[in-house]
Amino acid sequence: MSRLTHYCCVIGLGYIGLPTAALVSSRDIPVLGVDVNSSVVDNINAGETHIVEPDLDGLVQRSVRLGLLRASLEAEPAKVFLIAVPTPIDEEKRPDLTAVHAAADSIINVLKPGDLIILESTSPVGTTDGLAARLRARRPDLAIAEGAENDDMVSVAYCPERVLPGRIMQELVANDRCVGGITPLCTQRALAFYNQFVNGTCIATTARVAELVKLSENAFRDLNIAFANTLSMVSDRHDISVWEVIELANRHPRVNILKPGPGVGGHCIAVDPWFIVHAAPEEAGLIRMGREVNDAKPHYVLDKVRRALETLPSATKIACLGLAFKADIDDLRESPALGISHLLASEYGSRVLVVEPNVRSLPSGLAADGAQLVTLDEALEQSGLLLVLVDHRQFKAVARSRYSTKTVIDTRGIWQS
Ligand code: SAJ
Repeated sequence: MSRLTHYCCVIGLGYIGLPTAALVSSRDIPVLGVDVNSSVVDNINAGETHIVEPDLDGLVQRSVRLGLLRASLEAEPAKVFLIAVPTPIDEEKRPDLTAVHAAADSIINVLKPGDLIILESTSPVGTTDGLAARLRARRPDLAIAEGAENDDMVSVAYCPERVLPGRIMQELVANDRCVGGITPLCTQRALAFYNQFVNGTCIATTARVAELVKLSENAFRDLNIAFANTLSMVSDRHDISVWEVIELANRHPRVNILKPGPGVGGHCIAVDPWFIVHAAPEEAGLIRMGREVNDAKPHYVLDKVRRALETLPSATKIACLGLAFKADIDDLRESPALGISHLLASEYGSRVLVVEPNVRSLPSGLAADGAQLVTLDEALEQSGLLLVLVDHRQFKAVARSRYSTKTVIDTRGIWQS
């Protein structure tokens, strides 16, 4: 491929960037993927993926083989630059935009008149405007989303990803998208880009609205899970089953309560609401409280385990069923199950057995504290206390007779009491 033929340059080849690069290239659009991690770059150039996601491997292999997808440590000239880099929070729960700024700086020298830059990373309101300002300061020779709306203007837009891990390849195509440019022409150009590979409806808006739409979606889910988690603690106080309460309440035509659990994990829902709180602390008290409820839930579960252990023989083994942040994936990021298992291992050491069918070894901290990774059968045989932390399909399939004589704390409501 010659240096100028890349139609699209995707910056950041993670959970969103790589699937998007694979999808765009599958539509015969040449893509250059850029990442700061050289092993990611080498893997992709060898046709391999570093992300576990259904249907991704085949697409990447095909595009690499056909020369439609290539990876590099450095950006090259393209018509469209798509930025999909992480936007975490720092220790004080403030948005950390370091990777977005680094991505902008990485394309600055290859930008040319008429290019389109789209930010997909979850971002605080105003980030896309800030991105354009950063580019303008370094490239005063270009009209970056300003001045006459003509073919030479460099366009800047925001379009949040909203795909669910485990269903990314389907949802990238099927989901509706909100596309918000800094100017109307920016919006139109970004819409034309997405319409090449999205079957859902692409809706035009502004960058600032699109930024808040994304944050609202994840804050909505977080808050609703916080409601379910609150109900689970209220039900415990009354010694009644929260699962029965929710099942019956959800028979009301306008009620749809989500599921309680051991807390909220993953790199999105447990993080993004803080962006709203940080920018509007006085107005977003409710969203902050939802976050605090969900962050406190693992400690509530730990207290329950401690209290149950007080009634059991002192050598009782504790089986932690699941480490992932949700069912049937291998992703341990921000996982409450992992946090709970860690704290239990630091208190009870080798009495802690861990079952996680989706990983081959324990994270180092857990192993260092003496916890052991065991099979589900071993856990069911050896432990006196079973703590269900993730609703993996293997755990759902366990026969009642295998746990009915044990002490069970089921944070996901998959086992009958
Ligand atoms: N959870 C519950 N109870 C529920 C639902 C979820 O405790 O009823 C927990 C899960 O166990 C998990 C966490 O919440 O720990 C998050 O899981 P999730 O399946 O709700 O969401 P994610 O983080 O995998 O993906 C979310 C999605 N956002 C929404 O559903 C609004 C996805 O569409 C986004 O693209 C993604 O965040 C993202 O990248 O922002």
